Amino acid sequence: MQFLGYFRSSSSYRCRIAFNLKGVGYQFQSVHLKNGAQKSPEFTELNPQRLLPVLITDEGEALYQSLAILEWLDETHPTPPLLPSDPVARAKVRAFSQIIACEIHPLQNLRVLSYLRGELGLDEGAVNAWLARWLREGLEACEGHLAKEAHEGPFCFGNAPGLADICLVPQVFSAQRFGVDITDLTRVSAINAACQALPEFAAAHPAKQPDFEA
Ligand SMILES: N[C@@H](CCC(=O)N[C@@H](CS)C(=O)NCC(=O)O)C(=O)O
Repeated sequence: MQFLGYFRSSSSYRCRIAFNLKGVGYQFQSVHLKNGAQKSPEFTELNPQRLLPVLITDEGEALYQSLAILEWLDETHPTPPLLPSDPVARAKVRAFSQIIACEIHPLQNLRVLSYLRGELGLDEGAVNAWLARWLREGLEACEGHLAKEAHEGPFCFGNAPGLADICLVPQVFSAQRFGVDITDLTRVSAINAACQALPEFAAAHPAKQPDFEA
């Protein structure tokens, strides 16, 4: 299968972690977001939303939206599972993952930041205030969700990494990249450290990707 991503894209990062945890290989194609390659007619034909990542299955189906890709991967490669088997536990893992993928990440996306800087004419101070506000509020909710579930670690839910950890680690990377201090979020920080110690997470890090640019 073919995977279209970009080293710094956090939704691509989620998929890379899952591929590594599942031991699934893929052919990688970099789409240079900063150069606007996602707006090309060829890419738009694959994903009309013009967003990464895109996964092209061996049957030639183009899949997009990272959570949909992750669930497809879990259904086609069930071991190790990314979700618990109990329906209530699954709902809780999905809720945590959606705080990140549906509430935090969309507000820090390249096109949103470009709009703030361009059409709205905001300066870097204002853009950074926007980022800090939404990243912190979202990650504080993640910390609260873990506290409510009496989380004891090392991973978000249970003794093995799953969908929630896959979403959390790239979001923490983004917080660090944008200079948002979350060191007081002790559960989030400890889970991030535990995940980073695993080779599957380490190999998925943006700095380890073939299209990495400093
Ligand atoms: N909800 C989508 C978000 C996809 C998304 O926002 N991708 C970003 C990179 S992480 C992108 O392609 N941005 C391009 C742009 O903003 O023009 C998912 O989870 O796949």
